[in-house]
Amino acid sequence: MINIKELKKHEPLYVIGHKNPDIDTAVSSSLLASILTYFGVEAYPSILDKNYDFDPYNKKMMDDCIVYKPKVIKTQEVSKYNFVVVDHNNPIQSVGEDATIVFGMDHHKNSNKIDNILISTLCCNSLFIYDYFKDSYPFSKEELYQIYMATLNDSAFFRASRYTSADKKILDTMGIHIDTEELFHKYFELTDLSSGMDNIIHKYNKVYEYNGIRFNTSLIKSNNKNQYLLEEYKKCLQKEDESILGVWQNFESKETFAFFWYKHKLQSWYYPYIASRSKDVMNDVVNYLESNN
Ligand SMILES: [Mn+2]
Repeated sequence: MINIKELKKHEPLYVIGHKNPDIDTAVSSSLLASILTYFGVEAYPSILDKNYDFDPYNKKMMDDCIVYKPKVIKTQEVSKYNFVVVDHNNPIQSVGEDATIVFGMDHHKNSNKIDNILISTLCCNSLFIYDYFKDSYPFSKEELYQIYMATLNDSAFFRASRYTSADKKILDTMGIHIDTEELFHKYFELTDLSSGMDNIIHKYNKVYEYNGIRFNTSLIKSNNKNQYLLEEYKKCLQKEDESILGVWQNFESKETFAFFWYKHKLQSWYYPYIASRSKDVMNDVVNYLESNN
C-alpha cells in the first residue's frame, strides 16, 4: 500500500499527467488527487501553463465524461511545488528533470527516473488506479464511468494490442454495461491529414527517451482511403534533422506501420494488427537501439 504518512510530509501535492492531456491523464490526475484527499492528504490535479493544450482527438469524449479543472502552474515556478506524476514516468514529458516528484503511478515502460513510483502493465493508468484502490476507496458511479472511458480511449476502443485479458478482467468487475461499438462510432476520430504531412508530424508529438536517447514520436490513425499517404509520411519523417518515430495505424485493415528515423537511417516495422506505440513499437525500437549502439 502507498505510504500516506510519508506523502503527508510533502503536502500540498500536485498530481500531474503528461503534456497535451488526453482522457487518461485528465482522469488519472483528478482521480488520484481525490483519493489522496480522501486519505487526508491535501492534493490537487494540476498542469503546467505551457502544456495546457489538449490532444484535440480526445476533446469531445473527454468533455462528455469529465469536468477537468486542474490547477494551472506557471512553468517558471515549478520548483515551489511537490508533484505526484500519473500516466507518464519520465519528467521530460511534464515538469522537467529538476522538479520534486514524491510519488507516481504509471503504465508505461519505466524510465527509472523517479524513485517512488508504481508501474503497471495495464493498458490504462486510470484502470490501474481503480484496481489499486478498489478495496480502500469508494469510487463513485461517475468516476467508474470516467475510468471506463479512459480505458476505451487508451485501448483504441479495445482494438489495440496493449488491451489484454488482464484489463478485461478488471473492467468486468466495474459493473458498467455500455455499447462500446456505439461509442467507437460516436467518438473515434481519424487523424486529420488535411493540413499537410509536415504539420501533422510536429503536432501533439510525444517525446520518448531510452537510455538517454531522446526522440519525437508521431501517431497517425488512418483508414484505407488515406493509406496512399503513407509514402509521403515516410518521406516527411526522413526530412527531419532529429530522430523521430512515426507510427501509422490503419483501423480498417487492422495493420500498423512503424518507422524509426535514427542517425539518418530509416528502420521499418510492420504489424498485422493495431500495435501500441508505447508497447509493441517501443519494444522493437529498444531492441533496435540495443543492437545498434
Ligand atoms: Mn495512459
